[in-house]
Amino acid sequence: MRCLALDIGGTKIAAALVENGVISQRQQISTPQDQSAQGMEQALKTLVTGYAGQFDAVAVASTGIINRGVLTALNPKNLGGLANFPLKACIARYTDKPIGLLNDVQAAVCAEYQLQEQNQSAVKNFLFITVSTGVGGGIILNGELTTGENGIAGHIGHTLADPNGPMCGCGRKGCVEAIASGRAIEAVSSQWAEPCSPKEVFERFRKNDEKATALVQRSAQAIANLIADMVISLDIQKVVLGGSVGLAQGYLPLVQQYLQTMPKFYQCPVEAAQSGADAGLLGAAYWLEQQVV
Ligand code: ADP
Ligand code: BMX
Ligand code: ZN
Repeated sequence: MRCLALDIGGTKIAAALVENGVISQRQQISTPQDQSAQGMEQALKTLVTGYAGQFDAVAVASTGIINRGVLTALNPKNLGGLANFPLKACIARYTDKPIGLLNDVQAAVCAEYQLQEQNQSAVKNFLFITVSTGVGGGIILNGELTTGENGIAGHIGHTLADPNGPMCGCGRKGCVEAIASGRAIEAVSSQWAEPCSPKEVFERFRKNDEKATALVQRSAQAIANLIADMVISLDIQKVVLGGSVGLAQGYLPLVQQYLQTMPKFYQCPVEAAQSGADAGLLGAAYWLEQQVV
């Protein structure tokens, strides 16, 4: 089956054709930050019609709670205020092919778990954490993706990191996402005397800048604590990190260091996503193929 895969994140939308796990014609655009949904509709129209005649199905990995084809943002601020969007119905206006949708990190975990299985690993409980615009999770339990009845399962970026922490865009105070995500880093670094983007924060961190190091450490520590909470809750055997912050040079070793300071039962191996920034695209296509079989 030849899939048109779409990966809709808070910052970027990636699109590509995926056949037998191989990506071609990949392109990427910025995610519209448009509360009214017109921007999202236009972006999807352009992408889907651009690949017309080249695919048998559309596989969508999207940020937000994906339930019965509708995207509901848990944190609408990650999408410029867009809180609800009829994702499946919108794409169906531009193609008559079957459309399958799931949350972006639920998709990403499928891609990475499949790679683990190929290595004949005995890992049954597996977790993908993306540290990107937000912080999200994809959970495999007993070898199966867990989405929950309403598609909510895995939204671990909205567990508590610090009861006195900043307000999260989801309405709860002190979520992991409000401390560790790219947007959380930006909220601080944009207020500095010499303001900068998260990418630049990491460049300064790698040059041992004190403020940048403290900010990256704060994020990595929240993620290490999140991993410990997940390991002790669900007997997670391996964690894979993704997202532009999660994959930024120097971040993973920091998370591993913090995790190593914890008691043994809270620890587990943490690795970088093998599919890198393509985990969502590959995972959505793989997941849809499994549904069809
Ligand atoms: P999405 O959330 O759309 O999936 P990304 O995984 O690229 O997209 O995450 C976007 C976030 O990562 C933004 O907050 C951005 O500022 C930050 N970011 C992008 N590139 C880098 C980088 N090289 N190092 C650290 N942070 C980055
Ligand atoms: C947020 C939430 C999750 C998503 C995660 C990572 C929204 C719009 N998204 O916690 O559904 O999986 O961010 O998403 O509420 P990304 O956009 O950073 O890739
Ligand atoms: Zn939250």
